[in-house]
Amino acid sequence: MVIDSGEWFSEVCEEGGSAFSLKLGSKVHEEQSPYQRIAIYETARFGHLMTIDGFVMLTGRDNFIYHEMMAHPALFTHPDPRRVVIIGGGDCGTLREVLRHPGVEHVTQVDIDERVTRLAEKYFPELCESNDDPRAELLFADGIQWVKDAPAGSIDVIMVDSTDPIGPAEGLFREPFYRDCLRVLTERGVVVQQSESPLYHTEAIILPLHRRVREAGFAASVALHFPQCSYPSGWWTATLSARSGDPRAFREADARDRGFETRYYNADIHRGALAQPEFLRRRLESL
Ligand code: AG3
Repeated sequence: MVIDSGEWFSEVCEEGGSAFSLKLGSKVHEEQSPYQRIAIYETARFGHLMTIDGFVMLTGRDNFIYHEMMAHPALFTHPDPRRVVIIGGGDCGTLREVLRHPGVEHVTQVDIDERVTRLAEKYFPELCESNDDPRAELLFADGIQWVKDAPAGSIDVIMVDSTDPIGPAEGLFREPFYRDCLRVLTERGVVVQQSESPLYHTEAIILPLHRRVREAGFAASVALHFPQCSYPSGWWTATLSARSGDPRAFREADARDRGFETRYYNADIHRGALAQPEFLRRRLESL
């Protein structure tokens, strides 16, 4: 449900019994794409806001936290990431962060909806500044099918930067998708997936996700958590799953000496994001 009073945008989170609001300037664009309703607003203090079907996807002000945490922990966990796939991520924010890693040779971004990318190019140009990088390949297709069709052992890191697990993204939270991911990953491959709020969605989304990746054959999975004030509860997770080895181990010296600028991520943040809050630790250990 959306309250669009003209002055404030609110995303109501029914399961959390809460809402998050942003003071608006004006709605600058709205359209129904073949897949979803996309709106762009100008806000008073958060830059541009993109919503899909009434849910906040990103704001100009705080998307750096989410995008850096989608990209860098996974890339510093893999020993030598060269081939990366982003499923979803049409705003290109995750893509930009991945391309900061000089060792990455090829990144394929597979978003079902080309309109998200076209609108990001217009309203979030800073996120799209690396789209012309020769290592980047932008595809507009169904990511679930793309992974199904990809050759075995061809990808080092899969990043799932999707909407909530309702509608087109639902299949990205199901076991058959994780089995396909496992097959296309190289020996030390990892998957990182946006996985909603630890406060609101531990039982309904986070635990089932960890259970499914492990049942699909991943060696281990861990929750990374970080603040994201514009998403429900203001607190978010990414689930990092390793085909082999320990997803808690990362190239800490490389993370410290990364040679590119970040605004949120650093080696201490990485370590901190791996520290499990007691309620989550207990529930994950019970799996
Ligand atoms: N990915 C969306 C995360 C889910 C947000 N959920 C919500 N607001 N209820 C965003 C794409 C950023 N690249």
